[in-house]
Amino acid sequence: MLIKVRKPWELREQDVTSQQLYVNRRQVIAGLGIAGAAAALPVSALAGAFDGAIKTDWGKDELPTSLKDITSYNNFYEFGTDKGDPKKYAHKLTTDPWSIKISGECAKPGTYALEDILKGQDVEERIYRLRCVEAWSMVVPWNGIQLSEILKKFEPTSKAKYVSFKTLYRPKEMWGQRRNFIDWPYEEGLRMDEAMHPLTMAAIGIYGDTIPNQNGAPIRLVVPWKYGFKSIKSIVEIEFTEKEPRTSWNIRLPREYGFYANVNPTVDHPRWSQAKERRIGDFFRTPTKMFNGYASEVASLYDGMDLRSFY
Ligand SMILES: Nc1nc2c(c(=O)[nH]1)N[C@H]1C(S)=C(S)[C@@H](COP(=O)(O)O)O[C@H]1N2
Ligand SMILES: [Mo]
Repeated sequence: MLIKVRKPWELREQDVTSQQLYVNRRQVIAGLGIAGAAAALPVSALAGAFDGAIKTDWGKDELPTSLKDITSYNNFYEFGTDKGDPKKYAHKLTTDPWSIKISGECAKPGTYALEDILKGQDVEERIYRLRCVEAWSMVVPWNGIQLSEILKKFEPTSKAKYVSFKTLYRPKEMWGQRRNFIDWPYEEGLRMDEAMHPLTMAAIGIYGDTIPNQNGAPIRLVVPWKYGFKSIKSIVEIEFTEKEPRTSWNIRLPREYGFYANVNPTVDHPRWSQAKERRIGDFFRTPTKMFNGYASEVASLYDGMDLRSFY
């Protein structure tokens, strides 16, 4: 007999969660009494854009951070450097229409409307840990698409060894860009095998709804085994390159932030320890895991590399 071993990211059959279950969960999130609220509100009033998202096994045993914390404690320096700034100012960002310029080593370069890029893709729910380099963390139920499914549409050539991403530059809506805190626009990059890894995601939703602006609307990267700064928000450019691309934090503080930025509790930041982290909402700190707990999936990507010098 042939028994198919399911990888954690593969879909569970019959696991498109019923609308009712989601409604209940959303009421729990909102702190409403389930019975009372269900009677008072029609299903449609609570239904989110991605309530039908395909559930995956990723993070099924994790306790997600509250929607309130996920959307009010943010790093998005285009809107200011305080954790509360993105929530305060990101509503100014226009996310529709939105297009992404695709360039570099691929057969299908061009500028594509976001709807065309997303057309025909199944939206999944994946619950991932997010570990910021500043030693705090969250657990986020993302809705989105495996990044490889998007990238392969543009047919990267064999010369494409890396892929680089840029955030929107629009200082009229993003007041933080009027200061030279970073050499705008924010840029990030991955090695091609990292970008095509099944864990890497393009997120367009959180908790079953459209992704809030402060979390990187309308589309952002999620690379759960790397420090949060690699997961670039509000993407408008994707370029396939032969050489390792520039990255904003490496340009700003090269001795503190490398290209790889894999979560590693044994390599301290020059100014603080990375051994532990504080999960937002928790009081005590917990030990940080190698590759943020995703070592069995991704460690082999770095075989033969010295993880202390490729920080
Ligand atoms: N464009 C852009 N992307 C960004 C950032 C930013 O300042 N600008 N901050 C990064 C950092 S440091 C982290 S920890 C995560 C935070 O994502 P969250 O606010 O959704 O939790 O976004 C990353 N992506
Ligand atoms: Mo971060």
